Amino acid sequence: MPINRRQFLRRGALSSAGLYLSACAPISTLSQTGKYDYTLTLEAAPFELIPGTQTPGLGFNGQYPSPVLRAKQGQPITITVINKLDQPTTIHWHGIRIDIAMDGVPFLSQKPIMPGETFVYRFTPPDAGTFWYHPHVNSVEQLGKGLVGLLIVEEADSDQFSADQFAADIPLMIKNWHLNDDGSFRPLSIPRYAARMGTPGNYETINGQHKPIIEVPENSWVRLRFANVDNTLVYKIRLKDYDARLLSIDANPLQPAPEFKQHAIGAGMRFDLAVRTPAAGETVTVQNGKGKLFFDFCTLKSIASPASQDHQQPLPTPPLNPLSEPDMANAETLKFTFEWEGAITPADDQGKAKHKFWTINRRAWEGMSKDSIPAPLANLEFSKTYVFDLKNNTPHHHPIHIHGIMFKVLKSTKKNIEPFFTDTVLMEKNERVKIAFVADNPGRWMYHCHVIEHMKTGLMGYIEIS
Ligand SMILES: [Cu+2]
Repeated sequence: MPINRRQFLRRGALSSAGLYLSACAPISTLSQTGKYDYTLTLEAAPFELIPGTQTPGLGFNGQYPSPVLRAKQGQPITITVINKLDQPTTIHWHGIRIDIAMDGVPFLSQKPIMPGETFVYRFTPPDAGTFWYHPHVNSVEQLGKGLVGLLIVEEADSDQFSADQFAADIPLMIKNWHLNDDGSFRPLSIPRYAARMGTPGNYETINGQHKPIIEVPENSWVRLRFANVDNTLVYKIRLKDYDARLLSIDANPLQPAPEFKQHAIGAGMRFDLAVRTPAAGETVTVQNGKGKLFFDFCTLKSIASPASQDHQQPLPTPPLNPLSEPDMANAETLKFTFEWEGAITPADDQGKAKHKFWTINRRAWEGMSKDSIPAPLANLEFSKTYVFDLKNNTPHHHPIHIHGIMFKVLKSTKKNIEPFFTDTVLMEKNERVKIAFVADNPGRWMYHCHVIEHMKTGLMGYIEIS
């Protein structure tokens, strides 16, 4: 008897021998009591990333890959966060249109969670899709050493679409680690790289494994959720000689889902594919492009499975998220220029170098504390439409992310764009991009490059919607 997708997931997650996802790391769904209640403990933990070695990482519940949190669109989720690190933290829920008090930015939206403290995040995701979570404190180290995880929000039930229309739902969490051969960490940030594209890692993983083979049920539609949780790199993904459909970008479905050719995701970005798997024993190769060349990245291997669909189904079509359409006739345009400022190295009060390399509108992010919150980059009026005219005057790419809202990418000077909603836009060198959104979520929302070293060395600010 065929089992449904949830049973497939559960078996994959529960069976440490890995009945269905055996060759892939056990990226697990936390146990559920019918409610979306989770506990995440941040703690130092050794991981085995390079086989036979130990990496002194930081992990959610002491593990990597981190637990995949599953939530449901329109239903509350509660995450109890316990900080067992020796430093403060917060958790940000990237891409979720959330209440500001739950956005997880220290000082701007909450007090830092100090060592030994617990903080409970509660929110109701209005949108479905692939999201992720990570600290917003000491990000080079906290994210770089493993505190990154996926939050998957399933679509609310409807007559037209059910998540069970996919025979399997497979997160592919991409991270490149900075490791020596013995598993110990190399430097996560080197200033001369921070001033350029960022310090790249050297050990690539998908769900914590290098070049994994991931089993999928044969002859079925499966949903692949690619998420770039790396601090630095852009991934240009394609399937080698195999068809797929691009279902969504940063959680937002495209309708109709276009043929997938390749798609580039900068740090923090995601996309979902629908793939119709081949017969058992056959494989699909996922590749990553570097320059003009593509390299094998991971392999999907079809297996005979009770989860397989017993007859050919049409392409499942996830519904659009309930986003406000920008009111272009009454929009106000604001200009933002991203620039490289060179090695300006002021010192902090301990005399330690505080590098500033990047600016937004000639201003490098000053940092925040309990007593000093810098002025916003812009004050926006609630419910009004804004066009942001973004100009990247640097020879490096920047994935630009705004918290608390989804925005529509309208046009670019570098490529033809079919407008689409997203929470992070990858700007190429010297590219100019126009985005628009309705300022419908009040709060102080971070607005920054997601190359972590760029945001830490100036390319960050916030907008205030009131
Ligand atoms: Cu950047």
